[in-house]
Amino acid sequence: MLADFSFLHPHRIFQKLKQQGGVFNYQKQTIAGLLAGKDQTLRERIEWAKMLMDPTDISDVTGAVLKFLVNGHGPNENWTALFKPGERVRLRFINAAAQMIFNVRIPGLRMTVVAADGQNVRPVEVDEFQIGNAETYDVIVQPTEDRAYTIVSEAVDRSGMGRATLAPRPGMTAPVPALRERPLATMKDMGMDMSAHAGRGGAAAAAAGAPMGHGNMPGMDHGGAAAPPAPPGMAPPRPRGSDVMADMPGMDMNMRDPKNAPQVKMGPGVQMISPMPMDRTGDPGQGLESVGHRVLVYKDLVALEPNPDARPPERALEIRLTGNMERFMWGFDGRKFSEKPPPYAFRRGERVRVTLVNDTMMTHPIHLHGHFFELVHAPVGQLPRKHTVNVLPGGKVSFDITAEGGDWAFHCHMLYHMHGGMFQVFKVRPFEGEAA
Ligand SMILES: [Cu+2]
Repeated sequence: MLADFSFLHPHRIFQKLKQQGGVFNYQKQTIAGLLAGKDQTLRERIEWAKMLMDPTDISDVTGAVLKFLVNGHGPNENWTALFKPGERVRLRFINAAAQMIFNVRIPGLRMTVVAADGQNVRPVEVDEFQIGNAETYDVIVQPTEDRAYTIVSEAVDRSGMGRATLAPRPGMTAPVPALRERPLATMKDMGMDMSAHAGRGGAAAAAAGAPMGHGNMPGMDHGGAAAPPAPPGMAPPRPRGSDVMADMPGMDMNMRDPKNAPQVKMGPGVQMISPMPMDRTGDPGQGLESVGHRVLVYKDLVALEPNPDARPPERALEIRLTGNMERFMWGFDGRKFSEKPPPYAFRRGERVRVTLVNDTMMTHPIHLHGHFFELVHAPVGQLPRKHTVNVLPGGKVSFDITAEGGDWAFHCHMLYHMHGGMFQVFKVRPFEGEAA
């Protein structure tokens, strides 16, 4: 169980977030970094500053005030699980953290993902996966050597890590890798994909739903002329200076056009409306695009058993994830829960395709109570069933639900975002056993 812990009281953390945007971000860009040729170029920094956006804002609560735990133990306590060399071990990872998204890997061991959110999926072999708050992944590993392996749960913003050990005997340790370079948000995270327009293909083609080298996907096109996109996690690093808006001449740069999302209540709680959100379920998550090994993506997930309800959706509902990072306001469709917005209404038993669009610069793990929903991608009838899905910045995710009678909490599973307003209710009527 992965967790974050702070000696600061949660109310104090929330108060500090409200008072000053990015208060816990100790990894901002510096002039020294600019002169040393690191991070963004001057042109990029100017463009981003004009939009009041900070590309180092990956997490709002960070290792500056958090300790990262594995089964309740800090990195130096070295919680250890024992194995006999050669045996297959099933590990269930649960992200129980209040606020931190983790990137999980076990250097030297491949992991075969066999379940997501407790639901079986077709086995898929990866070297690393990103896990949002409330998500779970079951993986099988088979360590054959008589040696220790480090389980790494690195914070998504690389401000710290949790650490545990898999070993044949107690007291053993394996090398602990250093924290990797902290990632920078990109124009894609603002809902504007540069590569889609510059013709760089790669990640854009993958995110647009191109086959991911998944042998099970029907309808794969092997005859394309373009070079196949790199497997998730193995894209070449983005060249410095490739991420400014000036690269897209003649494009409409309105980052807050209400026409792009008429259902959103515009106000101070809406800093941005993504002009061109895209399906990013083929992307490996912030900071994992170019780590040099295979990273899990949602498009890898295929349910092992047939879906219990494979009916096509009868209607569609789009919900925008909105926020203002500077004022730490969060909501759905521009409304905080404290404003008492009308709940999202459903008829019991109806099939609805819900599309979440992220209009903020942060990943949000969105969680629905009382249901497993099916992420919409191939193959129909065996869509992966989940209760929580990470929506990447500038990204959109579609899932189908069969509405169950009741009032169901629907919220971002980051505690401080939920507390800041990103919470709503799915109201499904009539109740079970009640006349329609
Ligand atoms: Cu959130």
